[in-house]
Amino acid sequence: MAGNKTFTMIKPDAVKAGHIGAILNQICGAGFRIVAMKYTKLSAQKAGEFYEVHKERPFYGELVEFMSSGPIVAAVLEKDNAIEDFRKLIGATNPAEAEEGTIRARFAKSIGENAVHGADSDDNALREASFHFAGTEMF
Ligand code: FUP
Repeated sequence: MAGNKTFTMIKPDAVKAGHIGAILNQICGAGFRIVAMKYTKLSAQKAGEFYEVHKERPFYGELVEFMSSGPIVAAVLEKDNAIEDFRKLIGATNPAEAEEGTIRARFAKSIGENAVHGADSDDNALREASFHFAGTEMF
């Protein structure tokens, strides 16, 4: 999937606030095609595994607690230059620094509860997509 696919999650804060429809509308309006999608909930153990790379960071515990606090939408998306274009669409990790009109500027509350995830490399997109979806669930 190198080059043209990315992985995203609509996080528990944005789901709770009723923003699933608006966020998917913005993603599809920006030219991304949905390859796989599910409404699901991470256990604390699964959230811990997903964010394993941040294990030593001071916010890891809170991040795991937050990401397992309610349902999420996980999806694989396709577009030319997907990783970079999607990171641009969602904006900076801290919504206070996110460019106007980006998904995080519109919908995120804080750096910890920042509405959406976007993979930051082809390798991570592949790892994260396989974490949530079987090959038979991607079209
Ligand atoms: P991003 O790639 O933009 O999602 O950002 P990071 O990979 O740096 O961080 C992953 C998640 O950790 C963020 F979405 C939220 C959380 N985080 C914090 O809670 N505090 C921080 O200072 C940095 C990240």
